[in-house]
Amino acid sequence: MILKKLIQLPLLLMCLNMVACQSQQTATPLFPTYTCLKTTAPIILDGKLDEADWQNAQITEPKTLFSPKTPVDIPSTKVRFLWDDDNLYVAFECQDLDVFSYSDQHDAQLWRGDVSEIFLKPSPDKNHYYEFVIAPNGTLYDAQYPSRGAGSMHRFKKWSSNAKIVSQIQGTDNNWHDDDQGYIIEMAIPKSAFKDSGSFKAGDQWTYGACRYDYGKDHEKQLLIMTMPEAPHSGYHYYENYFPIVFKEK
Ligand SMILES: [Ca+2]
Ligand SMILES: [Ca+2]
Ligand SMILES: [Ca+2]
Repeated sequence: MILKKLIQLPLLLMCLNMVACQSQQTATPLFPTYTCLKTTAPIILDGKLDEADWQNAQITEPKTLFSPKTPVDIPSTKVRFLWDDDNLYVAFECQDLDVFSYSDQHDAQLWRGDVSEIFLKPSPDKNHYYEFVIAPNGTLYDAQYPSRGAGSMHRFKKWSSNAKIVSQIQGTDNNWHDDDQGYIIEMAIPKSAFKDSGSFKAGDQWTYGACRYDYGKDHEKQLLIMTMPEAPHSGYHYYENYFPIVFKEK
């Protein structure tokens, strides 16, 4: 009897181990890594993501509802990254029933209307990070912050990345009487924009956050949606929860 149990025990442990391995393989990691591929052909900034490189790019989807705290239907958001020797490319594909751009003024408080946002933090050892906020009409707010505590946006939005953006709205901007489908953002950020942090090269790992503000005629409150898990404070600026992004040559 004891011998039988001794034989059964390793078998049982082996089975448990197999189940554990299977669940590890299928579970989504809490901080999934984005592999940012180098382009194989030029990216044409036209608000269309029909380039083969965009089609082959990994998709990351902001799905955490930061606000409101009551459950609501979260509109689809698909975010992609690519890079080449000159630029970091970012694309947003946003489902949005009621598209609303707050301003066409560079560095205005665009998040008073619909926006897509990218945060990039080059180093885990430094507090330095970048913010790019893009309205559906292609207007940009950009800022780099030496740290979260270094002062308000008024101080740091003076920086300009010289990013180029072409957007395409599927529907009508600032007209709540009709139903829209959404909008696409196609953006090229020159590598020179990141010179204060040494920019990036193949093999480097940064972290990123991809977020949205979505105002709409059907929303009781504007939706704040982010890739990151729920943060205890700082909202979109809680870079401790940003996901890894690795720059890969091929
Ligand atoms: Ca394109
Ligand atoms: Ca700026
Ligand atoms: Ca909207």
